[in-house]
Amino acid sequence: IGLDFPQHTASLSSQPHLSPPAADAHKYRRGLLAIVAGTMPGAPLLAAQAAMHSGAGYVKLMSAHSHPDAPAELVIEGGNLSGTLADDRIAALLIGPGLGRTNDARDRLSAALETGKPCVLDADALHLIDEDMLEGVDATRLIVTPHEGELASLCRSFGVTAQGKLASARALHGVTALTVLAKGPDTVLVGQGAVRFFPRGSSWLSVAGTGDVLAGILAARLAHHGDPVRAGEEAVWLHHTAACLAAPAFTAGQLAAAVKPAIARLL
Ligand code: NPW
Ligand code: AMP
Ligand code: MG
Repeated sequence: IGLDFPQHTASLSSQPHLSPPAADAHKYRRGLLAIVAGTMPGAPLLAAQAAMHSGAGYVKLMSAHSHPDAPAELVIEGGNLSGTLADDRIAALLIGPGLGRTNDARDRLSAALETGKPCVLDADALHLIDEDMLEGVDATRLIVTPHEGELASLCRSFGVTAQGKLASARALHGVTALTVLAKGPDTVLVGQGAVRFFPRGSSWLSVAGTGDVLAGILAARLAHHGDPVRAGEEAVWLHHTAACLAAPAFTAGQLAAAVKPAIARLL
């Protein structure tokens, strides 16, 4: 434990334990994850790849675009987003990676929130979300995954003036009821009844697309059991373990593939 560990305000996260699928599992019971894509195809594909290696039973990409590089296991659904999101079997959603910040992106985010399902909000979604969009939404089912710049943007949007990552995450959770996973060299997770601290992640993670991979892992775990805090802990450990296994230098795609052996370490 480093000297910077805020012992009086957060508890150090201990490695979670994952279980193999139940004997009566099938693809829907293991969790159907819908990833809502936008303008940039690479980021949601990285998230989908990570989710598929993280124990999701079924991953669908809600995208109007063609994705020639998509893996065969990924189901791509175009068409009307509200219509495709009406599937009762969808257990959780991920929106933000590659979403863009246009009016269309805002509409897609509103449609995702209107489902009332557990949802991971990352990347561009963190620049679009505001008090009006959360009106009438059960924010306890949502988890946001900001890096430093996105955390500052969220704090501006929700009138939070606290200084520092831990205080900002706590205040943001207090004001919104969102579960907050504030990323970086140290990661802080603040949700209902929980403040967790993950010191010193692998610095090899400082490369494009690793946040999209984290979002995919997190969304797969959320689709599995619906608990944002538990999913957050599992995701940070899986992401870090995958980074240690894939290090030294790796691409985000290689990191996503390393989630599979990381799962084995947490069983
Ligand atoms: P500065 O330097 O502080 O002035 P964004 P993004 C600031 C997609 N991606 N880490 C910093 O400004 C994402 O999913 C697609 C990083 C920076 O210039 C999004 O949809 C990929 N930035 C979209 O791109 C792989 C930090 O924020 C500014 C920071 C934009 O996401 C890459 C921009 O940050 C990417 O994931 C920090 N810790 N702290 C793909 N393969 O398709 C402050 N900043 O707008 O969040 O940009 O992360 O590239
Ligand atoms: P993003 O900025 O959304 O692409 O996310 C980057 C991911 O890499 C997050 O999970 C960060 O926690 C992690 N990360 C980035 N830089 C570092 C670093 N220097 N040390 C540890 N983890 C990092
Ligand atoms: Mg990101």
